[in-house]
Amino acid sequence: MSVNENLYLSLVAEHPSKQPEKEFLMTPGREPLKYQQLDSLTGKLHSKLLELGVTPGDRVVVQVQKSYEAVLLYLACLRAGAIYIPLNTAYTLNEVGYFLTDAQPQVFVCDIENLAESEALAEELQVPYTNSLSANGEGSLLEGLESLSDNPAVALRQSSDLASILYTSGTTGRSKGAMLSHGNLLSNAQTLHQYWQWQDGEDVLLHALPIFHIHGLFVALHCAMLGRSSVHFLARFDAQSIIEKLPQSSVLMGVPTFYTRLLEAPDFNRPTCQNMRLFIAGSAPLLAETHDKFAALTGHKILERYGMTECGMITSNPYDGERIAGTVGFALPGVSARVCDDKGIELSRGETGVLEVFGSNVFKGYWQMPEKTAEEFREDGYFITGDLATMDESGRISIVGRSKDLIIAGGYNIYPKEIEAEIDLIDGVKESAVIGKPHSDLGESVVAVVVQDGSKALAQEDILQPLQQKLARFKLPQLVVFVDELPRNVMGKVQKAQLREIYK
Ligand code: MLC
Ligand code: AMP
Repeated sequence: MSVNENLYLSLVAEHPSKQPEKEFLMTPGREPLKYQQLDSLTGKLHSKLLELGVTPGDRVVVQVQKSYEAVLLYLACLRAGAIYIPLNTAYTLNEVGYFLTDAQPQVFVCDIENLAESEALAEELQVPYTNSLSANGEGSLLEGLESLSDNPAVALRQSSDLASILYTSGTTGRSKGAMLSHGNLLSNAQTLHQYWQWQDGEDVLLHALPIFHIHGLFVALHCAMLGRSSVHFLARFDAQSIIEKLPQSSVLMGVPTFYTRLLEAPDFNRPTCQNMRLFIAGSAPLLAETHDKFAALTGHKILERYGMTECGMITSNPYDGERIAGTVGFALPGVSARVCDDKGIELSRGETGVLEVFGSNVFKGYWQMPEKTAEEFREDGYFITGDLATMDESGRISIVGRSKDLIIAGGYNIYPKEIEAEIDLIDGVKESAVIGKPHSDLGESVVAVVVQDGSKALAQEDILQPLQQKLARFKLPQLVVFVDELPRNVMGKVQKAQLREIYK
């Protein structure tokens, strides 16, 4: 008989707490969700998913506010063997339509506030069921749940079976669904739990990240569940709420913007951090200046790690060894990383090239895009990250740039191609180039450089207004500049580096 490798078993079922009353998620104004409630509540939600016709391998697309119930839904999907697909709550209906068409889910769970439009869209796209969920746990998903039985089953899954698909925008403009298996997620979680020396039953995680990305959903919550930690589960980042909860916490995971904002808060100081064991940063580069200021103020050296949707966490500064600002540390145990030229030939130590990665953390490919998948893997199985890196003699890695055309603002990835495609459709536009500009709070901000076709005179609003209907607000350019022509090289390729230099 095959062994059941369902991730749910490792996160919840096979990991009984020595303290049955132990709190899992704690949100101000709500009763805490306890570890001992997880099996029964996810069992009921599992029954609900079965009622909705969900079978192993079916997709469940979820675009909801952060809540206990959203986490329970994720765990219930694992349990049912369904593939969980969370979407950024900022996505417009236009963007959601693409994901529903691509993923063809059995169920779409939307925010209760968008129920009418979401239901209409899902019906048009022939999604069999649409349910709603609100931030405080109301909505049709949970109706009648009390009367359902706790289904004790945990669907049989092999480690290579899919647990989740996370969409990551593509350099070609089309979002690609990164397929992550039960084994990918479990191996990465176990590695991090050990590498960051999680204090089982004792650590308290301060969680203010969104739960539709690997950072907030997998890295943070999986470590907490493996370590049976209590989690201060805040709806969003807000420096004052963090400062209030820090004295009762021991670990914070955040994007660099969390740390720059904390440093700006007047009442953030050393005593606030005295119970903290570990501050972790990732998803975007942490400036050495932020690292050093934080250390001087609090006495804590932020531990920077590096990862991506397709691979989970790849490298980390050491827990015990030296945490060096501006570096992302070493390849994690079980992960192999090499710096290569554009043909995949490994470069000498110290040279700059593209980072390639191999290991049980690396995803299974892009959903229904075999050609795109093949393009991004080497024949020997290494995944080409698109990040430019150097590795020193000791194996320590620094991310020095990106070969992929990508902007990262506040830890959200923004692909210029997607915005350029929408701008180019606007009447009066000949062509456009979208670039990132350094931004003190978010790391980078979006600038659109637009060439008009002369048929009419355009102003900034003529560009922004049509984009608002199509794209999530965080992708909208903060600045639109009109130019006579875009700089190009002899091959005719737009010279974005030159534009970045001009507008920085
Ligand atoms: C919000 N806005 C952003 C933005 N977040 N704009 C650009 N980039 C962002 N990241 C815009 C909103 O659209 C809104 O615009 C205005 O800013 C205020 O919105 P807000 O919701 O009040 O913003 P705020 O709460 O301040 O959010 C900023 C933030 C948040 C940095 C705290 O974005 C955040 O939590 N980021 C974390 C993202 C994350 O988890 N990334 C991990 C990806 S996984 P308007 O026009 O409406 O006023 C990954 C792999 C790895 O990368 O290695 O981890
Ligand atoms: P995503 O596709 O949203 O998972 O974003 C992954 C990308 O974020 C990586 O490919 C990197 O470009 C970037 N990233 C993540 N962590 C770091 C880091 N510590 N330093 C620099 N870039 C990072």
